[in-house]
Amino acid sequence: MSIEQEKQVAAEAAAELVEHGMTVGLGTGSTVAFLLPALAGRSLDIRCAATSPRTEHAARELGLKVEALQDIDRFDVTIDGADQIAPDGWLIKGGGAAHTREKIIAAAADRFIVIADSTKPVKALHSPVPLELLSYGLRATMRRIVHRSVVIRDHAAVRAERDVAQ
Ligand code: A5P
Repeated sequence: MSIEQEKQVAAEAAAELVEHGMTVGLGTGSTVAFLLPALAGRSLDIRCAATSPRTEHAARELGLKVEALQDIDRFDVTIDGADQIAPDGWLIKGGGAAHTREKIIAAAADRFIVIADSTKPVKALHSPVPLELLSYGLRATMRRIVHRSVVIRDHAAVRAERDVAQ
């Protein structure tokens, strides 16, 4: 089975766990991309919130009811991907850049389901660890990580860093 097929199988299995009337947190990434059509195909009456504009747009296009996170205070289930999965259940996430939203939506869920292919389980979590740099407190954050190997890939963060430095 290919990696893409593994993602699809995991996503479809997770979609089967969703029931009528549930509030559902939708994650972000290439595995969640398989979840959205599987979920939409079940034609359930569910309320969703998304961890990224990308997921929100794709879910709406498929006919899923996506609401603002402000309108949902808890989720029956949140389904999301992961970058690494340790044997004890700890994850590294954020490679899809949905950091803050995905933590909030995961924390608000009664059940958090991780969908992933066979490249994701690891013996121990390791670098790289994706970070989100908020402009609020950026100087203090940078001070904490300045001695580590940090690759800044997001232009907004780079701009904010320059603003702080001026
Ligand atoms: C989103 O920020 C991430 O946490 C993703 O869930 C994670 O990177 C897994 O993405 P893939 O399903 O694309 O591997």
